[in-house]
Amino acid sequence: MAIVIVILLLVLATVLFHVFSPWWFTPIASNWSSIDNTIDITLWITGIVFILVNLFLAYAVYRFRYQKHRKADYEPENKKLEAILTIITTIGVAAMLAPGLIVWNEFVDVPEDAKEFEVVGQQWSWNFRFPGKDGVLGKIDSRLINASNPFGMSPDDPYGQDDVLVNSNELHLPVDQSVKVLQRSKDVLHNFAIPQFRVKMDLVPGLTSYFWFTPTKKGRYEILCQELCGIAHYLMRGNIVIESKQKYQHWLASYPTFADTLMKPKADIAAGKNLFAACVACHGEQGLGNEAMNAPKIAGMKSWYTQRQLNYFKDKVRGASPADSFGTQMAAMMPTLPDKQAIENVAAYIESLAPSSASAEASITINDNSNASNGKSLYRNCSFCHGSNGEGNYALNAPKLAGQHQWYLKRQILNFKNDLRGNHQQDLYGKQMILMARLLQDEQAIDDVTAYISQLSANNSQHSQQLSQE
Ligand code: HEC
Ligand code: HEC
Ligand SMILES: [Cu+2]
Repeated sequence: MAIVIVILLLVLATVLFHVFSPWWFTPIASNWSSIDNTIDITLWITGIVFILVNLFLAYAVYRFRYQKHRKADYEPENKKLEAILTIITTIGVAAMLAPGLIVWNEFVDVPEDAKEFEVVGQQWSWNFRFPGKDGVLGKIDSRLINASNPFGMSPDDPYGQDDVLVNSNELHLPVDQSVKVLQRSKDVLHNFAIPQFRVKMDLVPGLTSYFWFTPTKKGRYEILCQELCGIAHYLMRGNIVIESKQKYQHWLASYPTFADTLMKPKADIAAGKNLFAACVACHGEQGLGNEAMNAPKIAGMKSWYTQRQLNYFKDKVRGASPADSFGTQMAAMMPTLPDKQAIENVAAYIESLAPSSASAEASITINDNSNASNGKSLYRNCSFCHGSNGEGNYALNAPKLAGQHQWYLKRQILNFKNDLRGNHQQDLYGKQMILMARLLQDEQAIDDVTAYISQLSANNSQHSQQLSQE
């Protein structure tokens, strides 16, 4: 008897949970209400079957419970019952699958007026490419990908010259305009998903997958990678902003075309050296850092990473919080670098500085309490992105860590952990590190891993060099 009551309560609780649960779809913001309908149909069918089967179970347990004088009947075949169950099951399964097939067909049947753009996935970030005035995306080739051509654009294809390259995790689209999403992966399987639009699809290396949708509500939504296989796809976040056509065009115009990136003047190292005069007071003549000034070693730092950080300091993405007293000091220096060209020039000069010298090694302080061999095993996780020698990896956006001062590494990990860095909405690379920093449970773990990293050979930067410039 008790089990009957338990089963009935379970059914009741499940139904009540469904009705009162706070975890339901967000209001839909695209044309795909038909996807919600198919999910509703599946839910009604499985829900009704769930209730009926459990009620029958409870009834059977009650009605045929053990009684001394009663004996079970053995009936191996019942043609009529089997036929009925087979037919009902078939109808139920078909009713769940058929709407899905119909909607899937619509999902990949792109309307004529849909505007094309491309989503490029890589471990662990998103980029986007829009065709220029000609409406045609240019040819790409993975073998051409490097720091100055992150999209792998083919310089010989005339259609590619006016393509707009959005080297950012933030995508903007105009409201009420249908779009065809072409998807490309640089490395492994990814899954581009925007829950509020009810869209998701795998990106498969070596082929272009596509679907379409029409955003119908202005607003800011999150782009997720819903790939399960592999590591860290949950870290692959982006933003999508749906806005008026005018605002969208303004946003798009702020990104360079491929031709712009080709014509851009080369970084001027000599000009960068002059700008660097403003940095030596803290970072040192050779950029080797200075603990007394709290300034990290920057000599030899890859230009792509330095530029990103300097832009973050300038745009108040990093070093904006008063609680980040060292970051705010650095942010206060940004007026000495008035524009993107100045940032690029000084970054090129910094990259040209020798990363390691006797004085640099001597100035690396190792906390005596730390245990570098424990640090080594903790570092295994980090090496997926930062490389096994801490050499950094441009393809994964991860900077070089080898040879950096331990006190600086530790401070950054604490900053990530305490939401002083990486937490800003526009900081889409730092978010990965917040989650990674939380894996280091206590201060001892941070001491250990940073002790190990700062001992790694600073010269071992071959890998990142290959991937970097030219
Ligand atoms: C007043 C001292 C000071 C001056 C001058 C200064 N910096 Fe800094 N810089 C800092 C401090 C302190 C940090 C560390 C911030 C933190 O801990 O988050 C820093 C961090 C940086 C970083 C980030 C390094 C990393 O690994 O992420 C870069 C890049 C940088 N500075 C470049 C420059 C450049 C280029 C100049 C000259 C235009 C400059 N700094 C001038 C104090 C200074
Ligand atoms: C999923 C890839 C990934 C993993 C794994 C990862 N990192 Fe990072 N890390 C990054 C990226 C990307 C950045 C640069 C963030 C930015 O551009 O602001 C970064 C930045 C850092 C920085 C700041 C460097 C500087 O010069 O300011 C430190 C320190 C760091 N990581 C340490 C670690 C440690 C320690 C681990 C392992 C516990 C780890 N990372 C694991 C991707 C990763
Ligand atoms: Cu992914």
